[in-house]
Amino acid sequence: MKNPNITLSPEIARALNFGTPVVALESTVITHGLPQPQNLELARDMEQQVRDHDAVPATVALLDGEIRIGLSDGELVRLSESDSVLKVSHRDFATAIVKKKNGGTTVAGTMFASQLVGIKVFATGGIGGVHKESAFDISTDLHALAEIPMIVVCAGAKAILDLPATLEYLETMGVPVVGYQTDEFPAFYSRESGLNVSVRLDSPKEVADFAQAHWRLGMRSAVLVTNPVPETEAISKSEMEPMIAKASAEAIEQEIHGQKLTPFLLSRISELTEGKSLRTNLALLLNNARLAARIAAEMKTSKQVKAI
Ligand code: PSU
Ligand code: MN
Repeated sequence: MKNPNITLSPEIARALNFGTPVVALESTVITHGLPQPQNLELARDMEQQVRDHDAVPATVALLDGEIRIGLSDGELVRLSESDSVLKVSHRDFATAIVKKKNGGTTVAGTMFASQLVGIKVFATGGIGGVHKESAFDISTDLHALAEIPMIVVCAGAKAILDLPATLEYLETMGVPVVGYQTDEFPAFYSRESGLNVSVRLDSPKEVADFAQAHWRLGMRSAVLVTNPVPETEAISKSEMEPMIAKASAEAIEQEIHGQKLTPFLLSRISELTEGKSLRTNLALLLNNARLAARIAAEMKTSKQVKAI
């Protein structure tokens, strides 16, 4: 049955119909994660990376209260310049719909919307997780990873989070954490964290086979693929740690909680590193888009189509 709140772009509708590989892309990174104009450039560059690797990009967002899967360039521009834009995770969809708002979808929100139309592969920068500032601030992303069967390609979780607690949560919820060509869980800006992944896989084909084996057993959880930032753009753990500690202390002092916490920490860290962390962030996003497209191409033998 068609849901009146969801609209596919003609290109995505066609791709899903013909079984062309599709990669979903999130939009909170555009609306809340990056400053202007880098947000628009990044959105365009991620789409181009996906196309260059023979898949079709489906940026997911809300425009005037409609859930949109696949945006035109003009719509990307609108979203990137939009103010009073919502950050949309599971609980916020209906808010955006009834108030006819624009919104950037988080990892959880993007997974939710894209699985409704049968997309199986998704690229993002970093997932949300358990925050250090409050043990009760656990991202809906973790819950979505436990419940939605998709391949999610990320560069790990940012060291602004409590990484051991985040990994424990994923283990409890039965989410495989794949290290792409690594045994170590990457920490977003850094390639190292001192923490282990649950399995190492070395090629897009191995990832596709792994996910199919996981789901064939009847598992419903996502497969989280962690792809370390390229060496040339990485910032070492020891260099990042004091910046993160400072941003985190400021968040506590200024009583910044909930949805505002992640964007606050990201922009403070970017200021503290004089833009270096921003460049790293952009590089890893593009790197993840590339890998996701290659994985989607390997998945194309399995049917991606599902009616909405
Ligand atoms: N990590 C980033 N940049 C981001 C986010 C995470 O490097 O913009 C966004 C993602 O959309 C993620 C969301 O899903 O933050 C998590 O927010 P919260 O912690 O409020 O659940
Ligand atoms: Mn949160």
